[in-house]
Amino acid sequence: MAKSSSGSSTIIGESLENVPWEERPEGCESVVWRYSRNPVIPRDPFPTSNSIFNSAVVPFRGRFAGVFRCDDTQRNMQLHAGHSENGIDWEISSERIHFTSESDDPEILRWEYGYDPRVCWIDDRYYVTWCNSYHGPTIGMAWTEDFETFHKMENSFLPYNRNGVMFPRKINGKYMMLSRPSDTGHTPFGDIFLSQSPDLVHWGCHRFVMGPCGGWQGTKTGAGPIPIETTEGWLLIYHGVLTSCNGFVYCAGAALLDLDEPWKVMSRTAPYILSPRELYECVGDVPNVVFPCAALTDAPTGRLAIYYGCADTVVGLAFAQVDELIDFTKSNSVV
Ligand code: BMA
Repeated sequence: MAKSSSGSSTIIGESLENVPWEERPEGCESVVWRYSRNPVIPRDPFPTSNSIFNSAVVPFRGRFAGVFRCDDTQRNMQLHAGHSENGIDWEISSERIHFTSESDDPEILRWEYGYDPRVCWIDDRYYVTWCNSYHGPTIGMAWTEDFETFHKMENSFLPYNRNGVMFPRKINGKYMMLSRPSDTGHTPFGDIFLSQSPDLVHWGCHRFVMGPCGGWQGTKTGAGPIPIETTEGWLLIYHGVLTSCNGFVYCAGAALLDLDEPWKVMSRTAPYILSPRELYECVGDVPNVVFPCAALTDAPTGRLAIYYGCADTVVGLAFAQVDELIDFTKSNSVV
């Protein structure tokens, strides 16, 4: 088993004693297991909500906060802020996030819809990335300190692009973000690329990271939660898509990326680590989708809580031990 010499987990990070957690159920042999009371967030906690899924949560002032994808009853895709004492019971604002901007340029706030947020703590604030429509899907970015005021920044990339996922610190002096160039609609292809920036505004030095490689990840791939730094590399949980005779099927896998050159994939799971099986994952507005967007970790224990969208309708929670997931990734790798 991958362990650091101190005997604690391989996670390079902080402790989060109140990370949501449930032990693996007896008889369960999978490396990732589901919360027994899933879905952890229902589809309609307020009357104008059609669905809440693909959402991002982080530790915040001893509690938890997040940015949630809420599609409303007009089926507009919106971002809403939310708070939780324990990471399980959430209060999600019924009012969508209204972004502010310090810039005089009205283009910054031009925004048609938003979905699939990620939230990343870097330096001294939280950065939100999401699929922001600016003449088509691209990566929007904003920062917040309090989950009340969100300051919109420049769009990171040209259309069309999705699944913008930041690394939680600079690497070799550069901010880094994963993304997945796409097309206007339900893209039938998808490779993950890495882009680098000196200032979180200008992005370049693009590197290929990974693309489809058969089976459950045979059509497209996209980064999931913020990568987790470990002594074994960056642990990336990602989604992979298979085209079945009944449409796309979204599963999740794991990869280990080089710590200093994170476009280099050291290992990557041949089997999925989570696939649509439970009713709430197979039945909903878009059937057969598990779509991880956030992960909480407790470094001393190696506990990992994964938040994932289920059937584009509700949010699920699943657990793993980071060191078991790393071992699984290495010993079942396609690379
Ligand atoms: C992708 C995105 C996700 C969604 C998935 C399955 O293209 O739109 O938000 O969960 O399709 O519908």
